[in-house]
Amino acid sequence: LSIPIVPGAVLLRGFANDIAQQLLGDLERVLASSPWRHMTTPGGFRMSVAMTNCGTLGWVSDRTGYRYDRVDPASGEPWPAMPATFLQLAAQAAAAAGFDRFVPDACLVNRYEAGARLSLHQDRDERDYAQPIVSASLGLPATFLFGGIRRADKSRRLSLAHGDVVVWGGPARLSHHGILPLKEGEHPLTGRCRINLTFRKAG
Ligand code: MD3
Ligand code: FE
Repeated sequence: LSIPIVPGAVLLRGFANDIAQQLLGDLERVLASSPWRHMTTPGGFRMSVAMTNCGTLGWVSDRTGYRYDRVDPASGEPWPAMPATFLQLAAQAAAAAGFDRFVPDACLVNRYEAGARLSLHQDRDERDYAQPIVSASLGLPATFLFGGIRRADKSRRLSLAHGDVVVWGGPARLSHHGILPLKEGEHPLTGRCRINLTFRKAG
């Protein structure tokens, strides 16, 4: 079930349902090397979303700014490899949205507990904006906010549920987006949280 959101953005409802348990199992192995952490924004605030990464490059925020880094600053080691299930999901979802041969080198994993949020922002730390971004939602549902290229553009809301995958490319690639504070709840596979896998070709 493929639903156009705005030009360039496609919602694939339930696309990851059948492999959700495999994804979460593979995520446990990633977490064994690079556990959840709350990063600090350049302004000095602790992010309410807990994060980790896998793949050649990982997204990092600290007092010096945002960047992609080959090394996990917490361990001093490279980020864990991207599991094959992750790569396959990202490539298949991108293809379903019309982006052939998408090979992500970065997967940022976000964990939302009750109250955690992500304020309206653009993803601008990647090298090539012609590459799409694929995001997969697991566990508790969340309200996703998305606006236009300019921060003041009117924004719309969309509920993202377990198994939903969204592909953002073309004219939607630089749109503003965010997640409203997560509501409490319990999901059989993730417990009291929502997990989002965000696949990018960053380098
Ligand atoms: C629209 N994550 O990690 S995923 C992020 O649910 C991020 O954790 C949110 O925004 C989350 O940067 C939203 C959906 C998403 C991801 C990237 C986008 C939407 C996007 C890039 C451009 C436009
Ligand atoms: Fe984002």
